[in-house]
Amino acid sequence: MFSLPDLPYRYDALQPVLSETTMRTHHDKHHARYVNVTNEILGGEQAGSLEDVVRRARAEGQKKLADNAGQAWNHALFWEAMSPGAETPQGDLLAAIEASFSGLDALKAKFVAEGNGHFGSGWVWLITKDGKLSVETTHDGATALELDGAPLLVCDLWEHAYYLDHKNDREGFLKAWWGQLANWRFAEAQFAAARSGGKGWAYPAPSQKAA
Ligand code: MN3
Repeated sequence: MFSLPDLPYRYDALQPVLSETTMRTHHDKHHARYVNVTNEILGGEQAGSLEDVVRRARAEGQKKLADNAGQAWNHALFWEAMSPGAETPQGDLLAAIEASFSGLDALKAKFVAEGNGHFGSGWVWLITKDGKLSVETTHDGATALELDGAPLLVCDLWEHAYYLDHKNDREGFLKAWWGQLANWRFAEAQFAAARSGGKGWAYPAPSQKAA
């Protein structure tokens, strides 16, 4: 059984960009449902890590499992990729941003444009591979596990992520998210792990007991 990870901060910690109401609904209803449906489909089988489940389900064409397990994984990473209070990248990651994008402002513009331009539901990612950085998007429940590289940051583009607080203004949400919520300490740790061949962030391991 996979469990729903707690938020790494209070429900009201990300205000005013994301309200307590949005966070309670998003975590306790949307994310919880993806985890529950994943467990229902698996039916108590010992499935290995959630990363294994996502990759195997996608490879085998089990779309419902791949999408729900993928969304369980995406949201857990999304919570970690946010923190209260504006931060900026430092050190090796900042140097990589300057090398790959000619600076932080250009990266922000690219991230916001890609996220705003993504048609329908999905996710916008900052990805690293071989020390280089790129901005990618995935549709619906597709994850960074299906991209060629490791995720440093991710923002949810589904309307449930921002509609209560920003209505249809996805661009405004993305700009506020980037400026006030992006967790650069997490991104730096992910970047260091990727460069050293380490594992980086992983979804909490399943418990052995059936719930
Ligand atoms: Mn969501």
